[in-house]
Amino acid sequence: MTKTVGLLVMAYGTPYKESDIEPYYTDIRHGKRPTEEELQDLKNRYEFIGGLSPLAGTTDRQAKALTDALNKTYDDVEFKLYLGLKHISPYIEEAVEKMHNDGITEAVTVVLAPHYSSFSIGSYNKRAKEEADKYGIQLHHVERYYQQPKFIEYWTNKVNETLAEIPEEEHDETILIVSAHSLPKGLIERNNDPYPNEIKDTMDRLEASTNIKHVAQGWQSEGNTGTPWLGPDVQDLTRELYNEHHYKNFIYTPVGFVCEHLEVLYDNDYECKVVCDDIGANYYRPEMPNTNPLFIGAIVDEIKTVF
Ligand code: FEC
Repeated sequence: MTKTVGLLVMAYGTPYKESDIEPYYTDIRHGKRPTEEELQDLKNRYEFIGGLSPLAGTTDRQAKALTDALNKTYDDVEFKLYLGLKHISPYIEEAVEKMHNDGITEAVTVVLAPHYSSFSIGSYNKRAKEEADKYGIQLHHVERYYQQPKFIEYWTNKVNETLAEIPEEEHDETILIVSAHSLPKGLIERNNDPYPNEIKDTMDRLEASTNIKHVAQGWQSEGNTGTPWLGPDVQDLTRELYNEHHYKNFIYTPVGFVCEHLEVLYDNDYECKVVCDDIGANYYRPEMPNTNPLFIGAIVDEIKTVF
């Protein structure tokens, strides 16, 4: 007999229309409205990448691909998908309430972010658990999957494919920049957070598994809070590396993200490219995981360890 289990897929969320930008930004700021200038700056960035972000559609496709892959993997379980977002409806709490209304008593939770931080995966899981406890729903949490061999294999293939586009005689003048979203240093120190080590571990694994000779780790998309954030920022790092080594080719892998969205399309494809253009180097950014079977397979393999 098959048993129905909830699959709570959680993700950041993005505005669905222009008028959502202000409430979305206010939610990111924990209820504090952004200033007109901050709001306009964010609107301009969305405008620059085509009006809105492709994130909503990609999140849906990733969640469906994961559900299908799990239902093919487990013979005795039927996973039923629920999508819960951090900063816009359907919020995590709404998804959990829906599970309860549908009679779900057990669920697996997974966040569309590969590395653990108390700020990211920790906070998504905490919100899910608080709500699930109200209804007595038992949850099995995925906390990370960056270390899964298929995740590393995905990025190894992409880096090697990109390297193959670069003339062999320039390989020694090519560097891989492995990055993730920066976070405030205070938050990392207070929680003794594993996040920076997990990003470094990802870089070390890629250094070992790809054909690339030079690698560096950077942080991106830092917010404007007036407090110190993890560094170096990828743009500053690009200039420093160029000044020291005169690299001709920079390959950016924003491994902390799982698809093309504002932080990749603007912060990498525009801002990092501006720096590369300025120093006269070539900019490369391989395709993000999206619904690639290796990426989806990595999450399935991690789910098998918790459920
Ligand atoms: O494409 C899109 O529309 C949305 C893309 C998006 C993703 C994303 C992921 C992460 N964030 C993380 C941390 C922070 C911290 C702050 C912060 C602020 C923003 C703002 C926008 C935004 N984030 Fe985000 N983030 C995305 C978008 N994020 C827009 C507000 C304007 C700005 O600062 O650019 C600072 C909060 C504050 O002001 O106090 C901290 C982390 C991730 C990766 C993990 C995850 O996906 O949950 C960490 C996608």
